[in-house]
Amino acid sequence: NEPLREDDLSVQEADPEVKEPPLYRVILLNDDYTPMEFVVEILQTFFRMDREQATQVMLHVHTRGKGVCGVFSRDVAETKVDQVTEYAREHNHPLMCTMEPA
Ligand code: TYC
Repeated sequence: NEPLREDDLSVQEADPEVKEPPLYRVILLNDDYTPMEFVVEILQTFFRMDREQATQVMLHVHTRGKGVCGVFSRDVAETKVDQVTEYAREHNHPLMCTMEPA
């Protein structure tokens, strides 16, 4: 039997630490101007939350200053940040959305 090699695909697939992509938290920041209802709509539309969960997250951001919308691969997190930012600007709201390593 040959010894196992780290570049053997069968070994990589058996070891999650070798193939799991890094994850990122998408963060919503509070501000004084964006309407609460608009933030709830964003969380329902782009983060697939139901109205109850979206309201809880919005109120957390409103009272604590920031909050997590979800955890995603880098590509998906970047797309969420871009979609939220574009949608907020289209509606002339200053809402800030960013991402950070999870
Ligand atoms: N603070 C805003 C208000 O009172 C509501 C708000 C919540 C804004 C969350 C942004 O990410 C945010 N209308």
